[in-house]
Amino acid sequence: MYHKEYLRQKALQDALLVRRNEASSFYNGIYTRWKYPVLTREHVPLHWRYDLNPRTNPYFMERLGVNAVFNAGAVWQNGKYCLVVRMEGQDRKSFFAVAESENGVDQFHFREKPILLPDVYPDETNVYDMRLTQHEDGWIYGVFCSESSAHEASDLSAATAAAGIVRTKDLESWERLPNLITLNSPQQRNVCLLPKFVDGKYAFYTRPMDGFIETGSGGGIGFGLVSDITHAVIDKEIMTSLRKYHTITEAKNGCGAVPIETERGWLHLAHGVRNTAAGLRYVLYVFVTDRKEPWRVIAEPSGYFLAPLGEERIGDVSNVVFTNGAIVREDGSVYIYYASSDTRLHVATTDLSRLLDYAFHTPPDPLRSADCVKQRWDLIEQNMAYRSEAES
Ligand code: M1P
Repeated sequence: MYHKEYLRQKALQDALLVRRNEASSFYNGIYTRWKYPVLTREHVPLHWRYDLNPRTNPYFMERLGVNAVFNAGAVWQNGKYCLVVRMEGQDRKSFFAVAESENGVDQFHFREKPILLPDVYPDETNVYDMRLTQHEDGWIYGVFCSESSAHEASDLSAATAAAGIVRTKDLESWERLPNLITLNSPQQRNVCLLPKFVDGKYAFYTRPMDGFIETGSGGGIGFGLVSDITHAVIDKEIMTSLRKYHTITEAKNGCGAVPIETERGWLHLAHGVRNTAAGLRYVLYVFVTDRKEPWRVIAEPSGYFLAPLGEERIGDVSNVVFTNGAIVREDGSVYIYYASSDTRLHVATTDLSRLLDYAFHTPPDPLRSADCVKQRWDLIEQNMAYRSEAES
């Protein structure tokens, strides 16, 4: 019975691991959504979850189940699309694992074992959401959330979020550097490192927060410089893309994938959060910052770029899409890895030319219904002639 069940589970998983993905029927002209998630908990190797020894596990039970595989940093390496995913055990603790694919849209396989990061902070309880930056200094940096208990007896969920930093050359051996210190912000999450030096310094996008969940006085996505990456300290954060009333970023926003360098500026795939009666809703949005002054926003289209759709809306933390990784190929194609509802990982594909067109030609949010409807009237009126031409 034992071997039979193992072989049955193995056959099911093998079929999943070789399944081809296909473009979905979703259309908006901006990106292609792919039908199947690229990674789920069902992709996690059986020997990471089951005890395969029939003597110690006669019922072939899952001993260390995995709850979710989601938010992934992404990098192109050695001819493969490599992801460092957030894997969450059934015990709620997250860790990282590398999965790779030849084509970026399907057949992702995990490497032999999950990543064992150097354990240097005894109070660190949880780690998640690694952004991978192929830096011009020759290292691949991983910047992630390092969460520690805030040791407040009155509130068991009190925690402190900081930005952890590791670096690697091969995604195999990892050097841990001290956590980022931001002198003016008590907590940080969604921090990411630009691949290029700015004024000879390491340039970070930050997300200042007063508390663990609420950003409070933190007005949005910040930007700061670090002279020594081995003791990273930011003494001044300049604000970039701001949270705004009655928009998709009203409650929070945060850096997403590592910003993409384009001829028109740094293109950001970020997330925005608003509150609803059904809880927080996370969507992705786009903005562009100046190449030379990467804190200065030069384009910010109105509304969301990608929102949870269909089954994506349901999961552990429903109504969430989140990205912390994208890969750009030499031909300009872009692979955006986004997770849905803190449960599974998907891909959307597009190219730089479309993303820039979207960023610079989608009108900005006029912030008031009266102006939004005027904006739509303008579009309708301009379209009259083209509509007849297209339909004739
Ligand atoms: O649950 C949704 C997301 O919540 C956090 O993002 P933020 O700090 O912007 O609220 C992160 O923990 C992220 O991992 C998670 O997907």
